[in-house]
Amino acid sequence: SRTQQNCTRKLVRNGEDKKLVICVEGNIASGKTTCLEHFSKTNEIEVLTEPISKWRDVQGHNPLALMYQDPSRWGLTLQTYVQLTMLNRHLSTASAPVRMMERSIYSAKYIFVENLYRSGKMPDVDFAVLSEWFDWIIQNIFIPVDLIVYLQTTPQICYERLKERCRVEETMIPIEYLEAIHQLHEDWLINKTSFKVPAPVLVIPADHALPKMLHKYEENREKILLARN
Ligand code: TTP
Ligand code: MG
Repeated sequence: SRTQQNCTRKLVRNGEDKKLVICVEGNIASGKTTCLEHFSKTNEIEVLTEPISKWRDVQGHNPLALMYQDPSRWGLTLQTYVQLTMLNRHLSTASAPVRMMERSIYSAKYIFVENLYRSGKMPDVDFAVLSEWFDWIIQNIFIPVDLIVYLQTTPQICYERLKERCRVEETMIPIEYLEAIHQLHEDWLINKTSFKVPAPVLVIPADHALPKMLHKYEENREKILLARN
């Protein structure tokens, strides 16, 4: 399309110096993977979906399932591994001028670790150890992010999508969990009352069914691809 060509030209022009990194954030089942799959059809975009397969199988163990079964016992285990796999994603060598990735090391900490801790399901000592790891990483390792695309949904919609897709580990998730995760996203990316936001935020309302969502992604294509931090 014309917009696509236009974006490519501008990328080539000012893309020599710096690659672009876009993180897609939003509640569980908000449509992040679908969004990334849509943009993966563009040549100059490299898409990194979430390392969830690793969280379900690290040397034969499933820390994601363990965390849902007993968060107090296994929250630290899962979140340590999530942090490692996210860092690995952030630091992997870019293969295209634009990188779009599902989530970031930031949301793993500011949303999921924070939620475990605030809901009383993570012991103080586990939270302290994870926090020191996280703070060390972001102070000593450069993790560039140019834009956050926030897929903003209502928890009820995510709840329905989650039940439809039926990931075994997630079958016991109550609506209250999605409401808490939603509020943490809102406070971080919209109200900006909780944690430092590492990049400008582009909000895309994402309650709509797939065809309309694809249309919305196209409407926002230029804004996404030409973002500069
Ligand atoms: P999401 O990162 O929200 O990914 P998703 O694939 O469910 O989202 P979408 O449908 O929008 O593509 O969550 C993946 C699963 O991992 C979910 O069960 C929540 C869990 N999780 C944690 O428990 N801790 C974390 O730090 C992260 C990032 C995810
Ligand atoms: Mg996904």
